[in-house]
Amino acid sequence: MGTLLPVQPDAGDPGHRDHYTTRTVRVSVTAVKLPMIVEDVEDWYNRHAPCGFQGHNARASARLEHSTVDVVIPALNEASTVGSVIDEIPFDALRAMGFVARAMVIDNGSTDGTAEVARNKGASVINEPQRGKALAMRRGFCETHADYVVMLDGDATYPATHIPELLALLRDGHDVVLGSRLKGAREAGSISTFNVVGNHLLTWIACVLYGRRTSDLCTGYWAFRGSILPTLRLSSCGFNLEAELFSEVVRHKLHLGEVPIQYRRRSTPAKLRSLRDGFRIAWTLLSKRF
Ligand SMILES: Nc1nc2c(ncn2[C@@H]2O[C@H](COP(=O)(O)OP(=O)(O)OP(=O)(O)O)[C@@H](O)[C@H]2O)c(=O)[nH]1
Ligand SMILES: [Mg+2]
Repeated sequence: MGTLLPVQPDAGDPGHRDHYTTRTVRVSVTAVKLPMIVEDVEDWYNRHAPCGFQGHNARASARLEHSTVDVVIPALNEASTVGSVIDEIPFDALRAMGFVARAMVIDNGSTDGTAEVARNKGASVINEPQRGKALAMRRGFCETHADYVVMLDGDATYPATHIPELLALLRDGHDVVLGSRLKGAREAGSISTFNVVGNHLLTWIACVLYGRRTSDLCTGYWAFRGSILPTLRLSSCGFNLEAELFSEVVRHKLHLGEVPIQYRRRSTPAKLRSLRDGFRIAWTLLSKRF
């Protein structure tokens, strides 16, 4: 009896992943303890993931029945909070569920040391030259080849402890799962009354325009089955990303799930400008629909 072990793909130009081949070798299970194999895959994934090899690692890991998860965190000048976001990711609980997780921070030239803090916490950091939350996340979607991808803000307003609940729904067959602040418990002062009204209004507009129900269009907490990401047509640049994601979910008739989440107060100034970004979100909903 044997088990399949991944063998590192042939070396080549990392920009041409399609030219790689993966091979498997059969080894005796009496010779290798399974937990060691999982450690090896995790280590291998961490060492090679930042460029070019992720797809192979992701697939190799899946072959060992451990799915890979990238927690992609857009962060612009979030040095005071990004470390706690990474610390809060329940890596051990996820591993017990069969997920090998990794944090990937997408920076946009932060000047407060965000990238250094993230790196010191063990995250891989990618610097996207073009500013904007959506541009940062679209870069993250291109870089990841994990089985599952979680999008989480770097301002510590969304507890990373909900990640297992989101992933559980994905594993049960959902394609996309969002963490709903408007269905969940919100800390006092976490969203201003103006923004609560605006969020409900935009969510209602989305439901009416697209004929699909959602309870929180503008949440920044989403989880995706990795295989659907390359199919999404995304052109947004800023805070209209979530509206665009919702319209793509509807266009592709994807199975969308929701988990009520806790939402915390932001301790540092927001980048979002409610009125300007609210209109952009509404315009994105309209223009993507017609
Ligand atoms: N890389 C990158 N991240 C960004 C950019 N703009 C915003 N972000 C990040 O996106 C996340 C959400 O931004 P926020 O300013 O908190 O916006 P919000 O969560 O919609 O608004 P609040 O509810 O007021 O916090 C944070 O982690 C930001 O650091 C950007 O241009 N580049
Ligand atoms: Mg925020």
